[in-house]
Amino acid sequence: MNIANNRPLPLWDPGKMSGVILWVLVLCVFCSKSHAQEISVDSLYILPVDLNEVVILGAKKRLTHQKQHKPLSSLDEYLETAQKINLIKRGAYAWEPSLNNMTSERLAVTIDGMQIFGACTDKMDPTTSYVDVSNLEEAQIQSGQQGALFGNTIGGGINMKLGHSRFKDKGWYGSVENAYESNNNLRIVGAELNYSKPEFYIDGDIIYRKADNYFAGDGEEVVFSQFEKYNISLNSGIQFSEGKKLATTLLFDQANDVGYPALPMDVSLARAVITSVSWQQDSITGNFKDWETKIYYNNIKHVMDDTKRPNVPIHMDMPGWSTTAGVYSQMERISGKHALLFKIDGFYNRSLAEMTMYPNDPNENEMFMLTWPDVRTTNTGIYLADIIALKSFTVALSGRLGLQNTNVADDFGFNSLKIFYPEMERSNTRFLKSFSVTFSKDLNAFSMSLGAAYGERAPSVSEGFGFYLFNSFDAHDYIGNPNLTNEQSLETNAKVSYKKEKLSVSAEVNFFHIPNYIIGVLDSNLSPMTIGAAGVRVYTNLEYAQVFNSAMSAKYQLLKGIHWSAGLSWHRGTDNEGENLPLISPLTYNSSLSYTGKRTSASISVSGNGVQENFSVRYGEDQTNAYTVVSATLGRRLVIHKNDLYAKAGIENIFDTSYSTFSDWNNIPRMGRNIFMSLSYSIN
Ligand SMILES: [Cu+2]
Repeated sequence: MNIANNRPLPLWDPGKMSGVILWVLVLCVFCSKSHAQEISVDSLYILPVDLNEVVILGAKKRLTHQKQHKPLSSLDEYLETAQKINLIKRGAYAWEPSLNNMTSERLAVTIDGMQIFGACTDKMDPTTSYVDVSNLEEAQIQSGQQGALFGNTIGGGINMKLGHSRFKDKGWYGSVENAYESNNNLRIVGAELNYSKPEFYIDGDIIYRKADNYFAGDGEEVVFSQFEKYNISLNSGIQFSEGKKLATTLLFDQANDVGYPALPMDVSLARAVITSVSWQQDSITGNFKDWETKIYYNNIKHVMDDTKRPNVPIHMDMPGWSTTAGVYSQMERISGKHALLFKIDGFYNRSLAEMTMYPNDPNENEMFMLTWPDVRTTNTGIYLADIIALKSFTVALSGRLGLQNTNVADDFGFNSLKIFYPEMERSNTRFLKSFSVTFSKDLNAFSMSLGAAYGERAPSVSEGFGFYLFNSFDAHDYIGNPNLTNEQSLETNAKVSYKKEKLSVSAEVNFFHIPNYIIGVLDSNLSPMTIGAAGVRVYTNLEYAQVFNSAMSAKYQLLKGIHWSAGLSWHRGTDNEGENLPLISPLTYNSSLSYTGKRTSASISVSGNGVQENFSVRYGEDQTNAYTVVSATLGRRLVIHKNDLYAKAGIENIFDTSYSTFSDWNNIPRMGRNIFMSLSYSIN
């Protein structure tokens, strides 16, 4: 039977559909002038509140410590607590976030609204690896096209909001922090010092983390899982007159000697310098307010290292660089029943990566390749959102229009790609559109929302121009394809929640139909470059793929200060032939019991996955078994001369379970039993 002939047709024609959605959007904005109703929306960053998640990280927000599971844990560990996020692990450091079961290329990941792109062809340095919780206030997680505020996306957006003193009249204040974890001998020290007055503030912080190899549940040492990182940040602001503010940010993040046990190479250096200057004006004319304009620049250097590995068949040097400069300007307008957000943005990115192979035989020549051929990407966009409070329900509309140009600047890299694509041109321009509409309604203790959206994204640098990128997950070399069509997404989502006194329950589903889904497809005419690779895959547009996510959560107050909470989620991803997509989560669950008193807090939690029923043999996956782990924490706060001493300790994976999850690259085992302790002293 020829499967190709029986393929179901796509549900909609995306090109026509996007036009229809645009018209619906325009009509809704202009036809809904009646039934005026006053609404107040503090910030339109989160649209509409119900569909998004916020993970509080707590820099500059004291007393949130008590609510945190592990105060000085990594940003990755915090992100893991969000229901829509999974983390792909290649070791103990720099996990790659996946949102709605989609990773980097399909997400808009930003730092305080700034675009920043990793410099590794093997995804060793996701954007999230270049910040630390010490200077972040919260992670804003937007599902699907809700994330289009921060860029073109399919799966959603993650924005890491930096913490500032915000001109509070506090004078000098600061803290010192210290933590230790037993399993991998992780040592963390950090300090912050701030000075804040209504007309001026300056915030400085530094944090240092160093870990040895970790041990899995059966006591097995996971070699090459060590890391060392430090992060320094300096933020300042001047308030010239009431509500007119200039702010600057400088972040420096460097990791050295980072092991990636799931990969054939490690990292000797991953460094980011992130800077920005912004102007904020609380009120403008009329109903316009909160005008913010920011210009930014960031530079990343990433150097891979195979010199510590035994039995390297051929030694390689693989450095990569990514530089981004950008600007955005946005303002809000609240009047009558409309809450509008306008934004224009643009960025320029340069991505370059090299590979030099040194044969063991000194008579053979070195081989040099550009794995990213100095790709220059220019992206400009406009974004508009409107939340309209009608008499019986609320409508949230948003749209983004963008123009993206890529240019292959390096002659050698361009000519290398021309071997595969003789017709290829250096420059390529794409028009990117996205729209979303969400209806929401509160009815007594219930709130409901229903949404539909359309989005597009351009291929990433690797997908468009990567040159023999080895993927150790499926053991294939990957080649980019400059002729790829934009990937599209047709999304629907629904959520119902119930909240009354002591009980809150919610259930949520979303479905993505993704025409022109980009994935590597085997080309048996090509032979691999990497020793041991099974073949070559070329990035190709599938006819479509589909991703479905569902989640339920509940929280109940048993007694004063004692809460029980639980979550359950199930996901599915298939391509147009019904084959499973890789890295899709099986059934997951968690449940916890927590006590939060005035001074003391404690918790016990259980989390796990069911067996991975739907795994992708085609993309190098095998079945992952079910697992359950149990953890417990205890925290205590003391007040000493008006200053705060906060101590927290806990045991993770109490029963030292040996396990690996669907998101562990090449099945590397997770950490076994781990005891953590943290101590922070705040001078107010
Ligand atoms: Cu790398």
